[in-house]
Amino acid sequence: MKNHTPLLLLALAGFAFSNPTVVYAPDVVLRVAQDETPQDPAVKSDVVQGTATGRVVFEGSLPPKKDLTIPEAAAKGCTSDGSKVSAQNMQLMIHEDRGIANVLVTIEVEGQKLRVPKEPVVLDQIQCRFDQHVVVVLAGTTISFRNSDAVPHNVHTFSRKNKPFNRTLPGHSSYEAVMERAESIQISCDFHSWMRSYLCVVDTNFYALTDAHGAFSIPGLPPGEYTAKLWHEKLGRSSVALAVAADGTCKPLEVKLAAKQSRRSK
Ligand SMILES: [Cu+2]
Repeated sequence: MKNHTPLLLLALAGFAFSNPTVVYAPDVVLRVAQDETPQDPAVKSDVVQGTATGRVVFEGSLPPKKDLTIPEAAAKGCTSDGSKVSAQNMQLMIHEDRGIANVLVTIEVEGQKLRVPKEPVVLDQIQCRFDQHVVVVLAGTTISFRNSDAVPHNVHTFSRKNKPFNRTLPGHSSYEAVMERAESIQISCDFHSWMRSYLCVVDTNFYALTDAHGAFSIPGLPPGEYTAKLWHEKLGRSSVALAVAADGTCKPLEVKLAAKQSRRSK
């Protein structure tokens, strides 16, 4: 008499592989549910919360746009296919609607516990540019400075409250550091004069970077009166008062920033 057990097992295995959703669907649903609860531990879910929204716009006559200067000799080896290094100047990006990108907006809220991520935040150097012009991290976050290029770069931090360092990164290497104190830090590469980024270390969960239109949104604020602090690498600092009403409503803000006075200004 023949033993049919192997055939039966093969048939059952075939059924399982042809019906994967039966097996995996509950897991997928569970993960989505977890990702949709980015609550601050200091803010109880049964209390009213408001969202601070607004725009940061440029006031005055628009400054002329100017590309970065990238000497050919210094850019040698920066790209694997011989293409030119991007000369896009990201220091002051003003949209046609006058919105200013990359303005850091922070709001202090008493009693909050910082949600410091366990995983490092990566700031990469790719084709002789930093992959993010401004990156915001919570104080205490590990930052992984990465060099994805074949040529060496370095990470030169111009910090005042955190210990500054100047570390060479050989091709395809990385270096980790932790910034414990809140400040906006200029980061340069001494090999490539045009490479610059800003690492904004903040000590509040309530922050945002403005988008290309100068817009920002900071959710999860309990009712109360606050001060929104603003920082931009070229335009400096500013602040504006805001209030979240008892029902959670919050009037949208419009903040105007102007160029700093210089010898070329009137
Ligand atoms: Cu470099």
